[in-house]
Amino acid sequence: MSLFDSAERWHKQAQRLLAGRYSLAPEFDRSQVSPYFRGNGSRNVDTPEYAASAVSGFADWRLAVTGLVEHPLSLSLDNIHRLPQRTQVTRHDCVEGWSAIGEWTGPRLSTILRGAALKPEARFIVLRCADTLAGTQYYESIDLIDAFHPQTIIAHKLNGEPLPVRNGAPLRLRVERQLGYKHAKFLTGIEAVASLAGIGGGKGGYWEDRAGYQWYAGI
Ligand SMILES: Nc1nc2c(c(=O)[nH]1)N[C@H]1C(S)=C(S)[C@@H](COP(=O)(O)O)O[C@H]1N2
Ligand SMILES: [Mo]
Repeated sequence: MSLFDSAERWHKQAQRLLAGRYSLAPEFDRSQVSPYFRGNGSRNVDTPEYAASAVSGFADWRLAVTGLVEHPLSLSLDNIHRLPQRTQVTRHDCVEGWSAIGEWTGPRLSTILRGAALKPEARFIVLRCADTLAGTQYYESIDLIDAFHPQTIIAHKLNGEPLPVRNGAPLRLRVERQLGYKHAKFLTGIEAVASLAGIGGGKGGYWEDRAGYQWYAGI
């Protein structure tokens, strides 16, 4: 076997893997939406600040875009609503063995990241959440392939209505090629980093740190 053959085989395998990462999650018809999209994990945020913000319709909510970016941002819900929007009907799969179909609306994460302009050292996007579970702040992280995937959005609507509190109001990640625990709810921040070491327990997410869940939860 020549060096060329093995290089070609390597290329084909890499190509197949990458094509997998870039392909789209199935989308459904609006008529297939689940009548009730349950809330799982944190179904609320147990702080007076969150309760007050909810009463005001989250008028004071900010999504901070920080870390390895040229232009750090602090986005209001109004800023988020003015970006180009994407609506997608997708199926959410939780490791606990339930699924639900919902219609999600929001800007692509890629639009926000282009606005902030990632520095070349950035390799991961960390999603910061307002809630604590068992005394630890929930967080998640994804790589740049998923961060720039066309179906990765910062959702502010479920089935045409502002996100219910149980589903992560006012903002939650939808990263449709991965399992439910990656879809961080109650988003307060997006942080571009070069490494996940030193963030939380270092494994890239709340459940990854706590229960050894896979960091890449592809479906
Ligand atoms: N901030 C935060 N995000 C979270 C969780 C959580 O507890 N806190 N639970 C995760 C899990 S395990 C699932 S299955 C989904 C549930 O989303 P839902 O409440 O809209 O059904 O949110 C994920 N994102
Ligand atoms: Mo889950």
